[in-house]
Amino acid sequence: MNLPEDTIAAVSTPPGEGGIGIVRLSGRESFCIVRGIFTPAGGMPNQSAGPRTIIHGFITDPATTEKIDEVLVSFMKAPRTYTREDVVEINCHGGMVPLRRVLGLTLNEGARLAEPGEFTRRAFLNGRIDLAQAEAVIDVIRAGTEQSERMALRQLEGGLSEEIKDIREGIAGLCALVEAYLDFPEDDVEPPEMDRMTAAMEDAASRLKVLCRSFDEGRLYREGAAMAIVGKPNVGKSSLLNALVRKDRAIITDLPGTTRDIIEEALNIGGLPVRVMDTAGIREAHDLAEAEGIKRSLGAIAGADIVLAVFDAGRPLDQADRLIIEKVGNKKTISVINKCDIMDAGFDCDDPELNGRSCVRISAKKGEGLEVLREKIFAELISGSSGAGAESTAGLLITNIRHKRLLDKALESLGQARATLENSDRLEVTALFLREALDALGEIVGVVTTDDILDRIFAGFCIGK
Ligand SMILES: Nc1nc2c(ncn2[C@@H]2O[C@H](COP(=O)(O)OP(=O)(O)O)[C@@H](O)[C@H]2O)c(=O)[nH]1
Ligand SMILES: [Mg+2]
Repeated sequence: MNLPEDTIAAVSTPPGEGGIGIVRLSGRESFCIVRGIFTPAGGMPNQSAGPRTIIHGFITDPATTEKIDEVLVSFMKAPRTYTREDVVEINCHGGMVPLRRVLGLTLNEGARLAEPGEFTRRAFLNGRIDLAQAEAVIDVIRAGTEQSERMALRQLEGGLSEEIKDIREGIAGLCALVEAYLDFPEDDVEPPEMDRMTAAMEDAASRLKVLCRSFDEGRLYREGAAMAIVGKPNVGKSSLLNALVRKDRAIITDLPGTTRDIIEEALNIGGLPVRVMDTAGIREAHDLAEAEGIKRSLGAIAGADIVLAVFDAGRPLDQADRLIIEKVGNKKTISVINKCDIMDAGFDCDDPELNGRSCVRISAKKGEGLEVLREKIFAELISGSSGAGAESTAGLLITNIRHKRLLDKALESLGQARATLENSDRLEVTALFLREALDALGEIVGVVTTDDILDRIFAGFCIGK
């Protein structure tokens, strides 16, 4: 991997109208490029100005001397900058036209338009942050809840990296022992003590397992959980969505079959970002649009992390309800008994068909039982991974599938290393597996990486970050 040579520029603020908008440059020419298009209001400060200065003035088109925008320019000298290169940020007025024109001028003066995530990529390539930290940058930006943001920030600060580095050092120590013995068998190098080796491998493996186990939970904080509300028509699915999001989002009527498109809203449940989807009631469709709606409902069940199966307590369970139970299958599901305010004498809350799973009684209309429902949703989503956060080092969670795969790979290699240890005349194979484990862990923090891996990671970033 080559270190970056050229100077990049991009608009770092989102498109649209805002109080300010920022054009950012990074690279060796960035000061020079901006000086070529910038007229300070009070004259350029002298060279002895500190490593970071903010200057008020105008961006001017050098070809026409036309003023383009009134700006504040931050000059930040390498290496203590976001990318470790010279960085300039031009605070323009936050509109599409000034930003586009100012960016255009920087390009005319020799900057190149930055790729998505290229500033952060440079921060990584120049060694300011490692790869897991770089990945956390976009997680902080995209965090759906405070809790998710807190986790991303811990990763950005190097929480995960330290744990990985520590485990890696343990394995590297083992590897060095084995390799020293293999390299100088005739010298006085003692054969590695098997008990100590085994213990060290098991220690590393157990720490990796703790991290792996945290993924089910961590993934939910990073990606959010998908939750589908399903049920036969008119049981109060849309009412439940509205009650959960506390606004009139979905249309509610007494006419069965009102909801056709899937309506999606973002929720925060105990700090977990949850995408809740209201779906079309599942029944024999009466027309084509409804049939398509029902097809999408079934798709939503398939894609959901959790399903709320809603039943109407105002009427006894019927065939249509049983169809829902059947369609939900063995998905993680909560049976929601709605309309408890008008509970029918014939409705049996203890019906074994309902109680195979956790059950909550609510009234979406009156807003009753929703707190209990939220708690149940949280508990169900976290169950199976329960306590993983508490178990791992100070609540460190794996949130990223790339990390999870590499941890799995490291664990597998470590297991193979451990297995070959039984047969000490094959120590070179042990060393090989240990190296594999080291590489997998190295790939998480970017000690081992390729342009290809970096391209894939940073392609998911925004331009200007
Ligand atoms: N009494 C009562 N009526 C409700 C409750 N929830 C929904 N409804 C009524 O049931 C009808 C259908 O509601 P809606 O949310 O559109 O059901 P959906 O077809 O499942 O989306 C509407 O008339 C709602 O006002 C409830 O908790 N209690
Ligand atoms: Mg509806």
